[in-house]
Amino acid sequence: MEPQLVRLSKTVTIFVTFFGLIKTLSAACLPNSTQFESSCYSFLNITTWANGQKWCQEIGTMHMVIESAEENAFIIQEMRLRDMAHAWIGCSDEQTEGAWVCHFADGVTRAMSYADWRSDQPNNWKNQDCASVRSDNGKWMDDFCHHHERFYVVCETNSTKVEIPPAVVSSSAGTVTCYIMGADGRLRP
Ligand SMILES: [Ca+2]
Ligand SMILES: [Ca+2]
Repeated sequence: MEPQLVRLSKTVTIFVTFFGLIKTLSAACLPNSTQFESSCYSFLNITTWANGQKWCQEIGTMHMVIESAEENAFIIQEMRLRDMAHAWIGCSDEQTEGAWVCHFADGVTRAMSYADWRSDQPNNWKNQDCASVRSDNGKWMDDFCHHHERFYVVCETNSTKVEIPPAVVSSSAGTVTCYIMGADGRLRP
């Protein structure tokens, strides 16, 4: 093991031994993202569904996929805090009309297992294929995937993917050591 990694390993061990924080550390979200249960969410700007997916992928995430009433409630609360009236959901019926599939951050695509459509939705009006949620009533609608002036992008990733936070601080032996993750993904003091 490289010296830096040995030092990091010792640092983490000290944390586990004295503070029992490994669970907290392993469930950390990166800065500028918000945690709910085991997911981290990043709230970005307005763009099309496809471009939003690209934005999310650039930061190692995907469009959010809402899978419970609790998650839906969390999302609309966070949207309201940010004055976001509409946001994309990472599900579409673009491939087969009426067969809604969702694209998850782990790269898997699965049939939609939870939905909270408004009573008259999805209506596929003029061939709408992308799912969205509105924060006024928390209900879902299908809309035009190419719509570029209404829907905000909310990215989601599993927080357990972040096994080591970008900065690990140790106060052992009266010293403080900070580690940052470089562009190559390596940790260094
Ligand atoms: Ca459709
Ligand atoms: Ca619709």
